[in-house]
Amino acid sequence: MNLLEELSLKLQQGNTNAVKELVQQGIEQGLSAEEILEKGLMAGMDVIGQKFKNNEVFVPEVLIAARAMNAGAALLKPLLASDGTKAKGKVILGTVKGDLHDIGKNLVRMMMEGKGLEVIDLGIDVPSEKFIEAAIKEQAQIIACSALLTTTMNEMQAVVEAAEKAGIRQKVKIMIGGAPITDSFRESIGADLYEPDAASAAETAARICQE
Ligand code: B1M
Repeated sequence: MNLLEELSLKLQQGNTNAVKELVQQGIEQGLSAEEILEKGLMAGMDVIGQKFKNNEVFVPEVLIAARAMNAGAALLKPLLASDGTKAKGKVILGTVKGDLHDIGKNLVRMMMEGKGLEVIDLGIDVPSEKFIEAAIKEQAQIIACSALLTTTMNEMQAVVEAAEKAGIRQKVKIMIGGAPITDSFRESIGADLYEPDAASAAETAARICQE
């Protein structure tokens, strides 16, 4: 078993210490942060996702794996998206109301910060009005919303409508993402941007803030 396979396995077992050690070893062996993230950490999380779906593992196991994932990803933070580009701009980020998933959102934050953007992370279960209040207070260029559940993705439409109601729709771009989100969904709710992964979200946000 190679290092990345072992990393995936330890993540599935929720072994945070082993995950941290293997990520560190991967870095020392010269593997890229993206490779460690995708072929080690995210690969392990995918297996957990499948088992969760099939009722082979339950919420506690998934939470322990999520904790290991966050610990491993934190070690990669300084290396991710550090291509020297330094954008200036502010992004309000959060997982929408009713949704507690934050691993993808945290990756988006890491990648955006790696691009030099200031990210105000409102956390999970964020109601639409909180996104708008923060965008006004911080004079942010982008509101970035994450959702992982088909039952919460419609909250993104509430964010678009709240921005219109508050009169800031022309001043702020609304970016959406998360596993169930597609570009046609974006179009249907009138959001501005959809990105399928954290790295593309950061690249697009940096470009928008420089325009
Ligand atoms: Co949940 N869960 N979960 N869960 N969970 C899913 C999403 C699910 C697909 C599992 C399944 O059935 N196969 C399913 C949703 C089904 C659906 O809606 N159709 C599901 C369910 C049903 C539930 C509960 C309802 C289960 C229950 O209680 N019965 C419950 C809901 C709680 C709630 O939110 N109200 C629940 C709970 C949980 C835990 C708390 C146990 C835990 C979350 C822990 C945490 O986040 N701190 C959890 C987890 C971990 C998952 C899975 C296994 C993994 C999600 C994840 O972190 N993936 C997930 C199955 C799966 O996705 N395979 C599942 C890794 C992460 C890096 O990917 O977040 O997709 P992701 O982020 C990606 C992209 O989507 C993108 O960038 C990242 C990659 O670079 N991205 C953006 C994300 N946000 C973006 C924003 C952008 C741009 C890109 O711009 C703004």
